[in-house]
Amino acid sequence: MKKFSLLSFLMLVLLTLLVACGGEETGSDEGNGDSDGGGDDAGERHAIIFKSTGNPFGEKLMEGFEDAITEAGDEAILRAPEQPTVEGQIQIIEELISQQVDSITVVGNDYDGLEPVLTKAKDRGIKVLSTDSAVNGNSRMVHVNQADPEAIGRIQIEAVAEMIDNEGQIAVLSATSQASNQNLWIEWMQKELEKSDYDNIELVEVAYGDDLRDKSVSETEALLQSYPDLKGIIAPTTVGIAAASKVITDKGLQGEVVVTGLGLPSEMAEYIENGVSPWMYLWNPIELGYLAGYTANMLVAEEITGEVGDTFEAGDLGSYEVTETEDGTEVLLGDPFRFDADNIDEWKDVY
Ligand code: RAM
Repeated sequence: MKKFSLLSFLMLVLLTLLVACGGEETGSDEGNGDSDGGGDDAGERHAIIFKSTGNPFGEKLMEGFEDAITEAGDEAILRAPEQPTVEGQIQIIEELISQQVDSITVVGNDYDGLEPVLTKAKDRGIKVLSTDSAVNGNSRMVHVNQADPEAIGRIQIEAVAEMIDNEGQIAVLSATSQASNQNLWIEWMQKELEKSDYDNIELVEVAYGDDLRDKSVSETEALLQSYPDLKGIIAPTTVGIAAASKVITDKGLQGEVVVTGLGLPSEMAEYIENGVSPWMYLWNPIELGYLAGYTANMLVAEEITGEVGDTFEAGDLGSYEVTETEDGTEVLLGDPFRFDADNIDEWKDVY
C-alpha cells in the first residue's frame, strides 16, 4: 500500500510536470477548437513563415493568419528570416520541425529549394501549405493563392500601356529573382506583351529590389540612369512600388515616368493622390492570411486533405474549393482589386 502510494505520488508529480511543460511550449492557448467549425483539438500550434521581416504586406498577411488561428483557440507562430533567402527559411523550418508544430504555412523564397526540408516536415506528420509565393507541388499539400497569376500579370501591362499611350520603354522592378509569385506574374506580363497592341512598348529590364526598401530605391535610380527615356515602371511588389514612387516623386518626375503594379493602399495613397501612380492593384493581405490560417486548421483537423474537390467554409469569407494547378492544388481567394484616386481614401487606413 505504502509502495503504491509513493508510485501514485511520483506519477502525479510527473503528470503535473508534463502538463506544465506542454503549457509553456504552446504558450497562452485559450478556449477550445470548436469555434472554427473544424472540431479539432485545442492547443495546436500553427506556424507561418513570411519571406523576410520588416515587410508591411507580410505583417498584414500574418495578422490575418493569426486571427484565424486564435479564433480557433490555437496558437499562431509568426516567423520570417531577416533577409528574403531560402537558407533563412530552411533554418526556421528545421526549428519548427523540432518543436513538432502541427502545421507550417510558408511564403516561399524559392519554388524548389524548400522541397527537402518541407518533405521532412510532412514525413513527421506536419501539414504543409504555401501562400502568396508558392512552393512546388511536391513540397506542399495545397497553395492558398491570392488571385489568378495570369490576370495579375496581364492587368499590369494593360495598365502601364494605357498610362503611357501604348508607346515607350518600360521596366519591371521586382522582389527577389527567386520569388515564385513575382516570377510567375512577370512570365504573364511577357506573354501579354507579345500582343501586337504593344508593338511600340519595349520592356528594357527586369530589376530586383529584393523587397528591401533601400535596394528598391537604388535599383529604381539605376533604371532611370540607364534608360533616360524610360516611360513606366511596373513593380509587382508592395515594397518596390512604394520605393519607385518615392524616387519618382523626389526627383520631380511626375508626368514623365509612371509607376504601377501591386501596392498597399496605406503606403501608396500619397502617390496615387500626386499622380505618380494613377492606379495599381492588390488583394486584401489580411484576408489572404486568414484564409491560409483557416486552411491550415482544416488540414490539421483532417476536414480536408488538400486534394482536388475538397470544400470548406472559411468563416466570414465564405466557401472555398480546392482546385488543380499545373503541379499541385490550390485554394483561390479572389480577383485583384484596382485602387485609384476615387477609392484610395476608403482603403488607406485598412491595409
Ligand atoms: C510584396 C511581397 C509579396 C507580394 C506583394 C504584392 O510585399 O513580395 O510576396 O505578394 O509584394
